[in-house]
Amino acid sequence: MALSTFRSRAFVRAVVLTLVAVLGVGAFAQFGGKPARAFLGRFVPALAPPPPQGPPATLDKEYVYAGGRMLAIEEGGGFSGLHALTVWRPSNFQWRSLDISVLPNQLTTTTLGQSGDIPVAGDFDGDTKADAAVYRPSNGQWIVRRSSDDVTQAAFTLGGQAGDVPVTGDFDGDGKSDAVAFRPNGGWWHVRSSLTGQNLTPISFGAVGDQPIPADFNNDGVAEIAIFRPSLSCFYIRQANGTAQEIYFGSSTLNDKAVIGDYDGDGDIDIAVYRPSNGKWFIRQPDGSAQEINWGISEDIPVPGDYDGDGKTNVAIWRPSTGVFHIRKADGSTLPFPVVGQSGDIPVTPMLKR
Ligand SMILES: [Ca+2]
Ligand SMILES: [Ca+2]
Ligand SMILES: [Ca+2]
Ligand SMILES: [Ca+2]
Repeated sequence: MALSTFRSRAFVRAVVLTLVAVLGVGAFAQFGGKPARAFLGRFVPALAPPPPQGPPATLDKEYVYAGGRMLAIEEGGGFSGLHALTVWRPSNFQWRSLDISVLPNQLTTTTLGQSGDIPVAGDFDGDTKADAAVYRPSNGQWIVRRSSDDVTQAAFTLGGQAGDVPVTGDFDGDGKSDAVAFRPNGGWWHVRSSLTGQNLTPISFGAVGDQPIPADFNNDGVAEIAIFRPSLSCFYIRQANGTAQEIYFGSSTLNDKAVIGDYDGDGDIDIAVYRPSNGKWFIRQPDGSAQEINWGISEDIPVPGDYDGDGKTNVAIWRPSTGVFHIRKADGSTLPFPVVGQSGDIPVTPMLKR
């Protein structure tokens, strides 16, 4: 969708949406001192009808069970499936990934990382399969096991300062994940282009406390720089001209977390938050209202992703106490609950489709 189309639509939707032109990227830091608005302590009830049903996902009819547990075969080798259910185990650095797109479901294990590493989700070799990858805060090294040939590379260095936040997005549009080190102090985005192997010119967008959430918000094939500011429960999406689209959604006092995704499958990233205290999901509708979905309890970790491959992001959580992924289908039913990890594991949220 063209940017102009996106914008005109955004204006039509402007019930609660405010566009703020920020003069220059440096000026964005001014938001850091902005007083919190009392916005949306409660939500407008969901008025939108249930999303239309797409073609039924077939995977859920084909799971193989034994005694209530999903059968899986364990194999070495590379990862499979862009949206496999994946956890990383800090105690032994094992990656465990269940590919539910094949039968029988395949549990792939591989070992990568060391103490202190942070697992990152990405497809660095562009084969549409997630690669096991970690970011090493001590020296800024990114270590990637390419799914295409199962080769592990100490790929490159990006970041390495205390507090740097590793994320990925495809900023050059080559279909491969680009590494990002978001430096909260100054809100600096350090992006390494997979196309050139060079770092892009750093851009300041955000501030301390912000969560980087890069994604292709305008459907032009490349990711936009974007942040979620928990203190205001506000999303800021950087536009091509350096200004920021500002979308308040959710409650800062209730500690909402950003869980963007394409929940209705229309190709556009949807603004959404997860409320840990009561396990509620709020998905912003085109008219600015919120679709509310109960999915989770206070201990759960939200892990939205298109697990059933219908093009719609599934509302999903991973429960640390049981190691179970609970995945909600678009029609409100549930996918089977595979056990993939255990307490202490770190679920690796699937990357967004480009
Ligand atoms: Ca890959
Ligand atoms: Ca790229
Ligand atoms: Ca884009
Ligand atoms: Ca959408």
